[in-house]
Amino acid sequence: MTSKTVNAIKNFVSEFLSKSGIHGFFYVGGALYVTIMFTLESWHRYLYASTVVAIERDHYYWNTSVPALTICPMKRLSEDRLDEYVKRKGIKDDEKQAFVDFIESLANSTYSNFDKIKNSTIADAVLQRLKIEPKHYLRLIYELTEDLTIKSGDIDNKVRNRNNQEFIRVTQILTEYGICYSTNNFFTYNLSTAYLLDNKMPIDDDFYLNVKLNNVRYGNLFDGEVTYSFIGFKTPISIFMHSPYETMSVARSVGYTQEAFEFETLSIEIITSKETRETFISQRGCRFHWESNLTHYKVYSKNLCISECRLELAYKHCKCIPHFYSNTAGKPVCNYKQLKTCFPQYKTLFLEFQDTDHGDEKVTCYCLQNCLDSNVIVENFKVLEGTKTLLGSSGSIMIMKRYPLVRFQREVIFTLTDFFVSIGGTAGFFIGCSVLSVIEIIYFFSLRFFWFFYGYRN
Ligand SMILES: *[C@@H]1O[C@H](CO)[C@@H](O)[C@H](O)[C@H]1NC(C)=O
Ligand SMILES: *[C@@H]1O[C@H](CO)[C@@H](O)[C@H](O)[C@H]1NC(C)=O
Ligand SMILES: *[C@@H]1O[C@H](CO)[C@@H](O)[C@H](O)[C@H]1NC(C)=O
Ligand SMILES: *[C@@H]1O[C@H](CO)[C@@H](O)[C@H](O)[C@H]1NC(C)=O
Ligand SMILES: CC(=O)N[C@H]1CO[C@H](CO)[C@@H](O)[C@@H]1O
Repeated sequence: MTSKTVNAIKNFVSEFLSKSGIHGFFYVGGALYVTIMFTLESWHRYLYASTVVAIERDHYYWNTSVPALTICPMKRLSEDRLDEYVKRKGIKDDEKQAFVDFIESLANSTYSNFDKIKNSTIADAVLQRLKIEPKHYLRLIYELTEDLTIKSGDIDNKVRNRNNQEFIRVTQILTEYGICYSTNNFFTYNLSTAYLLDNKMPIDDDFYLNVKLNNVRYGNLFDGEVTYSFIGFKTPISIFMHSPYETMSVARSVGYTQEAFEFETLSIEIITSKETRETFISQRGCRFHWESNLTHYKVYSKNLCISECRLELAYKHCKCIPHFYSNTAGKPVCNYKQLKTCFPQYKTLFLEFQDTDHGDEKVTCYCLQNCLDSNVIVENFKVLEGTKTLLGSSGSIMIMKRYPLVRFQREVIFTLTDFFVSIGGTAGFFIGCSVLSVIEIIYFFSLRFFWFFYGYRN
């Protein structure tokens, strides 16, 4: 920079200072700095800390959703379909048992029991002959599984969820524990096997054409006790209980039973106010179902996000992912041998995300909360002995007797208006700056600056 230009700039600045209404400009450098810092801080607050969770108490008219259940039958495959498959593919009689054992145990596998997959040289030979590769596992299991909600026969023969004279929809879904059934859930459609594997709407049994079928049952104080019974399983089952805004978590099974379980629960909901829905995800710190940024699922829920975190962890350690994920990202699917050899040693890490046995490894999954959720508290729990002989099937009964006295609501406390007010306040307080002076500064440093250097000094 030549000394001529430096002088020109000095002249310009002193002219600005003498002509501008803001006197003592040199002394406000510090104040300007503080103003900028405070403004940035307000902006940060607006973006990341503008919502709070408040407690609501006017509980008389709230509709509280009943908790959801997901049940996995512990015998997965249909005998009829297996027989038909064995016949169609020409699997020999002396191979049949080994093959069936293998595929049944594969269908029943998850992170906690991969070591129990029943391998054999016979099954290996059949897999090789029929060219069944890991990427075909899920489709094969799906074809050999009967949808128990629409199987033939009387309604008493099917998996169903009865709520007095009405019914609640049951959907066959894909989970980290294979193909299971979920009921009283807000978004099973998007997790249903029909949607994930066939890209179709799940169909309801013809029986429901003439009766009332709900997706989720609500109750409020005036309804009193709400009960549903999710029954119709002929084999032992594993039960998972969760919020109706969620899917099951494979690490948190309620238990394995031949009979039926009865849960008495209390749900405390967390909702998000209308104005808060309009904010950015970072502002409210939660996601709605339709705001998914997951790679493997088109919908968002905290448990799905954790599943995806688990999947990525498995991929990192074993270089492949188990067959029970809807694999739209094209990652390699694990061969059953990899499931048996690589996965068991990381069992605790994959399920609980920390492993004190293997060098204290700890993994953090960055999963935001659901914007709508409910916190389910089990108040009472019983095993109903003898129900299987009574009802001819096993399942689970849900009772909601008590209603919550509080619920939580996310609310915005620092809006865009508050942000502007805060800038105005800071700027006014520290540098006496208003919109008019800002315009003056812009004018001086743009138009006048331009003319000044082109020689129009007046
Ligand atoms: C509660 O549910 C009932 C019936 O499902 C519905 O008519 C009512 O509008 C709901 N109330 C609120 C506050 O959402
Ligand atoms: C499926 O897995 C569960 C848990 O490991 C086990 O208890 C059950 O017996 C298995 N089912 C069959 C048919 O092997
Ligand atoms: C079955 O798997 C186990 C563990 O991976 C292995 O040691 C065994 O040799 C396998 N058996 C056959 C028949 O392949
Ligand atoms: C989804 O968004 C969260 C932050 O909201 C981020 O931490 C995470 O990495 C994102 N996940 C993917 C798969 O992009
Ligand atoms: C993200 C997504 O696919 N959401 C779908 C979930 O299922 C409902 C139907 O029940 C659709 O309307 C959503 O578009």
